[in-house]
Amino acid sequence: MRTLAIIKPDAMASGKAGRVLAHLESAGFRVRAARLVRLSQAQAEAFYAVHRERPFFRPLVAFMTSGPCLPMALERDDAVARLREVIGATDPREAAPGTVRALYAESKERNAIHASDSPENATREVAFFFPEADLA
Ligand code: 3AN
Repeated sequence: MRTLAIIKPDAMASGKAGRVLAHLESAGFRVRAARLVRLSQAQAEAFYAVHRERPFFRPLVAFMTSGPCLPMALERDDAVARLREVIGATDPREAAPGTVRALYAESKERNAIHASDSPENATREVAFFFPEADLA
């Protein structure tokens, strides 16, 4: 089973991408596709369309387009639920010790990593960045 992770612009800018990826690999995830991208405004708005009405939508889009990020298709058994566990709560102050966000996130918005929150969204989000032919 596959899910989508994105190492966000804060973690890229502060040189933590390698540590985040090592953490995910240690947790049993295999990288099936990865691509360094600078999201356009339209891409970020489309990716986060479900949050369009939320008060944090504009700042979220501004942050996600502020620098390069690293979307990755990750595979392991029960990938969606396991990745949500490994990354921890949205707010790093609430994230369990040892999770990616507890270790590497700066704040609730600049929170180092995105992970799909359901199998349906994982399918949609992997396809958003990777054509089937690019998945190893
Ligand atoms: P998660 O990334 O844990 O699935 P979501 O899907 O609720 O969290 O929110 C998507 C993204 O929007 C989060 N990763 C975070 O960057 C941002 N976000 C969510 N809630 C807030 C908030 N209350 N204030 C600022 N940013 C937020």
